[in-house]
Amino acid sequence: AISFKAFHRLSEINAYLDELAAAYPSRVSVQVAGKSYENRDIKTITISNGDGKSGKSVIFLDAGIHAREWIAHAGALYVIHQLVENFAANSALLKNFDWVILPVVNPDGYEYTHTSTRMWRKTRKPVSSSCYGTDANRNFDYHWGEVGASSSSCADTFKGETAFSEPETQLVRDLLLGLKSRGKFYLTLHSYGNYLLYPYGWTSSLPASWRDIDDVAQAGAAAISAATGTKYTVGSSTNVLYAAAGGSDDYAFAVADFPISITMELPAGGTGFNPTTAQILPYVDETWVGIKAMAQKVVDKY
Ligand code: 0X9
Ligand code: ZN
Repeated sequence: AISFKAFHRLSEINAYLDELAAAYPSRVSVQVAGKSYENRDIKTITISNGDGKSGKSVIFLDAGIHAREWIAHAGALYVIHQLVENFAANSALLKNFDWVILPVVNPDGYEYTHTSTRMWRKTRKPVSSSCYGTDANRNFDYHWGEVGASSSSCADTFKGETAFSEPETQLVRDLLLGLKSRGKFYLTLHSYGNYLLYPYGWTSSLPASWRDIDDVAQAGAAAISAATGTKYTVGSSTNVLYAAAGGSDDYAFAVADFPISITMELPAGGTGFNPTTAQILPYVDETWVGIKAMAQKVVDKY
């Protein structure tokens, strides 16, 4: 088991995934999808209903692209907890869909926020003699570097020396492309600000299918509002937040052909990226209400 009364180190998170795979072998498997720059395991957990059917459609969820956004990692763990340990209540979401969840995209950055610099955002690969790290959410190869991304290696939004310069973004790319055609819903958890964002992040133009994505996101926002009163802002990244190219959401949608692709910015908590430990459970529980509503829409339609 894992508690939602504390934030957890990478070793505890990875141990929880392995514990679930051991306890629920018919419904859960854990993969080492690859290694971070500093050689940490990056694990995915695949959750099914155990009916043995392969090739189902997939909901892919990740978190922790940005190191300091701790409530996002906790949110992904709570989704895992619900789908696996509260399976009976959530089995409709697993009938015709498998879920693949990657709770810590950027483990080097995440550990660094625990051991050294709480507000670290980027990966940890050295770039220049004095600066480290690339913004993984500016490093995907779709209109890479065109807007809202820095060319300075010291900046928090450094786009990287090349698109996909980071092993962590290469890994997400390969997972997404591997799910091409099966992948229906890409959801990436960030914080903060209570937004449900969809393509595009690189232009104020909307994709032709934007209403389909808006439907899903609005269902999430409505469910959260009904449950707790918390308001989420729904719209395209560029139009409701800011233009920033090279994000994983645009890539999943435009290159890996996920028809629904959403970035969810969880609530802040008193001090922005640093909710109190007492806020974790209410926040992730509320987030799950929204994710469930969005997933239900996707499962009904795709
Ligand atoms: O700037 C980002 O990467 C995200 N916000 S955050 O505060 N978590 O850093 C928003 C990303 C929205 N998607 C794209 N711009 N593609
Ligand atoms: Zn973020």
